[in-house]
This record gives sequence, structure tokens and C-alpha cells, in this order.
Amino acid sequence: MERTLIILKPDAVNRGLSGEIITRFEKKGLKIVGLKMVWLKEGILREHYAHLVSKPFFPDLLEFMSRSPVIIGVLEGRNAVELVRSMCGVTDANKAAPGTIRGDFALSTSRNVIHASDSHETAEKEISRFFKKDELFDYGLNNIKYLYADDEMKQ
Ligand code: FUP
Repeated sequence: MERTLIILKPDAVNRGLSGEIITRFEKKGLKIVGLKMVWLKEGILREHYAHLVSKPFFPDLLEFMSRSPVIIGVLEGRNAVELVRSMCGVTDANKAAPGTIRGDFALSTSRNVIHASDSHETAEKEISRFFKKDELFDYGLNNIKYLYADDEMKQ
């Protein structure tokens, strides 16, 4: 099954939204295979947001993302990358559909509560950027047979 990376940003942590956001993923049936609190520093943020360094909002993004600890997780499930992105909603939380995490909990483009990997390749890179191998856990979910049909479990 596919894995994807999420970051609950400083606004989620400081606004007390972390539990509610994680609950959404758990209730959907996604498996948490890694979860930790980390204080991100400039070096790793420059790597993570390398595609945005030339943007005018980059200094603000750096300051915001390093303002407090964040919670980073790895979620596993069928089609997890696309599924989690759709549960998050679009970048500008003002335009994110109601029912999505950004649509329900935020109204800003920059303070938009969550990051989620945008492709399978990016997810693999991001997971290895933020997690050591022994911080990710391969365990059997008790309810897996109630979440997926047999053929879906192999995907
Ligand atoms: P997303 O994949 O939805 O997280 O969006 P991007 O990778 O395009 O942007 C990453 C982060 O840059 C956003 F979550 C917040 C910040 N950003 C801004 O602050 N202003 C913008 O206009 C666009 C992005």
C-alpha cells in the first residue's frame, strides 16, 4: 500500500487542531505508520521547500514553519497520496471546499494547517527526509479486512 507524509504546521499545533486532524485520517481508515513532534530548522525547511525559494513569500514561509514545533506523520493506505491531498483541500484555504481540512479549519494561503506530499515520488523523498527507518512501523491493522476487499489490499 502507498505511504504519504503529512506535516501539521505551527498553526495546527498552536490552535489545538492536531488531534482533530489526525482523527480524520484515522476515521477514514488510513494507518499511522510514523508520528512525531519536531522543531524544523532553516536547513531542512530550505530542502523541503526548495521549489519555492524564489517566491516572494518564501521568507515568511521559513519564519512561520520554524516558529514552533510541528507534528509529522506517515500515513499508509490505498492511493494514500491522492486521497490525503483531497482530504486536505487546495493550498488557498479560503478556496478549499467545506469538508476538507483546510476548508474547515483555515482561511489563509500561508497559514493552511497542513502539508501533504503531492506525488508518489515526492512522498518517498519526504518520508526519508523526515523519518529514520526505525521510526516507521510495519504492523498489521486489526480491522484491515473491514477496510478493504482482498484485491484492494494488494494495491
Ligand atoms: P501545497 O502543495 O498545497 O502545500 O502548496 P505549495 O507547495 O504550492 O506551497 C507550499 C506552502 O507555501 C503552502 F502551504 C503555504 C506557502 N504558500 C504561501 O505562503 N503563499 C502562496 O501564495 C503559496 C504558497
